[in-house]
Amino acid sequence: MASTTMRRRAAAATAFASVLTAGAVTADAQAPVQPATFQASVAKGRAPAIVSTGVRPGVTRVVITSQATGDGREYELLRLKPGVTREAAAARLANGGKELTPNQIDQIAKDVGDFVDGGNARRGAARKAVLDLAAGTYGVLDVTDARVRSTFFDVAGNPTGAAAPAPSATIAMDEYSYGPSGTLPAGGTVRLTNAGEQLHMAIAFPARSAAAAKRLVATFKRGGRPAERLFGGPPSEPVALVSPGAQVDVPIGPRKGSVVLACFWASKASQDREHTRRGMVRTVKVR
Ligand SMILES: [Cu+2]
Repeated sequence: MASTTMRRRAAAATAFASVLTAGAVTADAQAPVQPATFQASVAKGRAPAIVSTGVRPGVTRVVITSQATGDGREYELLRLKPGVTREAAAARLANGGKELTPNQIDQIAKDVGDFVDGGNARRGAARKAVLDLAAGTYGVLDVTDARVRSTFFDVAGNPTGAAAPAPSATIAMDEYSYGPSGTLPAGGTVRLTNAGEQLHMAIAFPARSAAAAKRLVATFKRGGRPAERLFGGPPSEPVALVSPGAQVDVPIGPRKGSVVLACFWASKASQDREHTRRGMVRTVKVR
């Protein structure tokens, strides 16, 4: 009899232990892996400096710093197309030392790669974004000036398995609209996707009021130049030009009020008209 009781206790203990183990294993499997950080810096007169080494595929926090003041430095993160070497891409972008217009820069970059992220970095206002880096060769391009400076790096090895924190809102860029979110929580995160077939961007103009936002939208749709009094502050760049399929999570600033999003990309597909003129401009409320 005693031995039966013992066996039952032992069986119960074993079962309990296996529940604990199962629980522990499940918890481990579900614990989100934190995204790794990729860091680079851009500066006038030199190629971008890449701080991170051994970048693996997966969801990654991208931090681009700059000591530049004023308008800061404009950069693009480009993933080279299969078969395009970094030497070939660098040579195209260098253009034999000759100056390039912003449109020429974008066209060359589009030929050799896909824009996975882009934005602006200033002193004390690093560009921060979360995106999923697929394996491949990437270039950080400083596109601020007529001479592009680029530095390349590889994303390789085992995927990190990191998960992106859930964003507070999503805005899909498409031909020719931003949707569906019309409200964004101040201090939250917005996921911007390029769900279309063309390149798109989101430039954000704080409006002085809801009425001013309406005027801004109407003026941009006409291709006009809005009066300065309509703006509630300097523009920012949630995301510069990105390719179809891009998905970028960016922080939403603390400022509340009406913000006008606009896309100024123009190409043959849009009959050389800026996307604003095709209707890609709208007001969102930050609150
Ligand atoms: Cu667009």
